Amino acid sequence: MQHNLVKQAAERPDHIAVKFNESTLTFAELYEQASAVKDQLLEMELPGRIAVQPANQLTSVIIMHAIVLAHIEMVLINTHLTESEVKRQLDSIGVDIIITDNNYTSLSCIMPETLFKGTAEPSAATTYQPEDIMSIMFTSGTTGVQKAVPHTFRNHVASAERCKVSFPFDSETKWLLALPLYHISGLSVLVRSVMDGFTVVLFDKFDAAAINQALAEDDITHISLVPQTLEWLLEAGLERHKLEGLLIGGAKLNDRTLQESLKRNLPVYTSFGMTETASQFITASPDDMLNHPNSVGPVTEDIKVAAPLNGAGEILVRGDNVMNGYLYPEGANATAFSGDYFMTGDVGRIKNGYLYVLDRRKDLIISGGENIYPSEIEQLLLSIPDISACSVVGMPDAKWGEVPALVYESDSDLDTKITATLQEIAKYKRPVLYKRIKQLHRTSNGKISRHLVKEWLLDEIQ
Ligand code: S0N
Ligand code: AMP
Ligand code: MG
Ligand code: MG
Ligand code: MG
Repeated sequence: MQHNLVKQAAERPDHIAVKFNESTLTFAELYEQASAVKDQLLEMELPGRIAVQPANQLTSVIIMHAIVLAHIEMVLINTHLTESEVKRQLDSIGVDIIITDNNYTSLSCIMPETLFKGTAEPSAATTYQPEDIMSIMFTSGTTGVQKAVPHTFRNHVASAERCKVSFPFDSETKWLLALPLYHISGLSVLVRSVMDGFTVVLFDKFDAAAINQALAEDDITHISLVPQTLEWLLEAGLERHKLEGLLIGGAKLNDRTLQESLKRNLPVYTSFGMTETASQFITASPDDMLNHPNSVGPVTEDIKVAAPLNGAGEILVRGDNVMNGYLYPEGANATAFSGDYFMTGDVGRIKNGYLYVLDRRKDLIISGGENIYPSEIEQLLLSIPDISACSVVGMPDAKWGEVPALVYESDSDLDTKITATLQEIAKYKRPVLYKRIKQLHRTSNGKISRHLVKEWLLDEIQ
């Protein structure tokens, strides 16, 4: 099949594909530059799967399209991770080449700039098969193991088409993107853009004042946000301007923020989705939010709740947007599917045809839209010999919504050692406070209860 970027370069060559600060690229320019980088990549005779750690920059957009055009599976790596975290992810799927601004000594690194020297006549356009893997992303599981999620072209296209039904966009859309290109929240906007030929207005970081200004001056029609960044925009004076839709996802939107948004007549759409489903698969429109407050939208025939008890059960979804199965660890697939349905791990309830997400996945902490799994941090800290047991729980935080906190069992104060050990993981995962305790709270069968630990800690820090 023909790549959508090739189609847009032919059909809408002069339409702006990406705007970043004062720079713009039309679809023709984006295709030309991506083709030149693609040829550089092909000359390097790279393996069929490489990694990229994309900062939100124009060059990243070009490089990501180039990798796809070169028919190389693109592994997307979070820019906040430490070298050992990156290395562990890439080792799990047999990758040792990464395009990155970082200088990792344990991996073969390609500096992004070095890919922009080609001037030769671009080679012929490549094509793809729907079942080819386009991208691979990591998502953590409740056990703390990073799972590798492959997205085929079919998954991406189906997800974009599915999105459009409940969150309409078209070729005149201007979509502001300040979410990371390495998450599906960010990548999916690039996919939708080349599908319909609309403009992406890219931001390198979340500067609420600058974004509000762009909304006022740049005729932005669409924006993707996590609940936390919506709050920051509201605090900085967010107004509707030309906005047709704010797509909110990644975590539960609290009622206060929702009400404030509706009060300002903002077209807020609350969605539910995950990496495994190649972005949101159910979305509530502003009307839905008025008539079915706190729901994430009307269910379609491919969404259901499993074995409901009093109406609540695990949310299941099927469809072409759902990944075919984890690449790593393979064992994870045995419990991830029920027939042709993917099991989200989240608990919900369907009422009058609308879905409500009740419990977020067990013990997941979401800080500013980044997921943190307590077990990953606990396992790391248990490598300290004097820590006999520990528990990581989420604490409310004014800036990030929620941040991790640590309670550990030990006879001596190990704070210094803990701080040193935590350098191995990304900063956003590091507990912001530690409390030592004689005996952690346990359930009647002796298992540490994060729930009880959290209650105790909340009381303790009052
Ligand atoms: C909130 C964000 C944007 C903040 O990052 P920013 O502004 O780029 O800051 P940095 O320069 O990177 O870092 C500055 C300092 O802040 C620390 N830090 C950064 N982020 C966090 C964090 N989340 N928690 C705690 N601390 C953080 C840095 O360590 C640094 O510290 P110093 O300066 O001391 O070194 C950024 O965090 C962000 O982008 N968050 C959102 C990520 C995201 O997109 N999550 C959603 C993932 N989910 C999905 O993709 C599935 C759902 C989905 O597809 C979707 C989701 C949302 C909207 C739409 C959809 C869709 O379906 O399309
Ligand atoms: P990730 O794949 O890393 O983006 O994480 C997806 C997870 O975020 C889901 O499995 C949910 O636990 C959580 N999540 C996403 N959207 C919502 C929502 N609207 N309400 C509650 N939790 C959500
Ligand atoms: Mg994730
Ligand atoms: Mg950033
Ligand atoms: Mg998330």
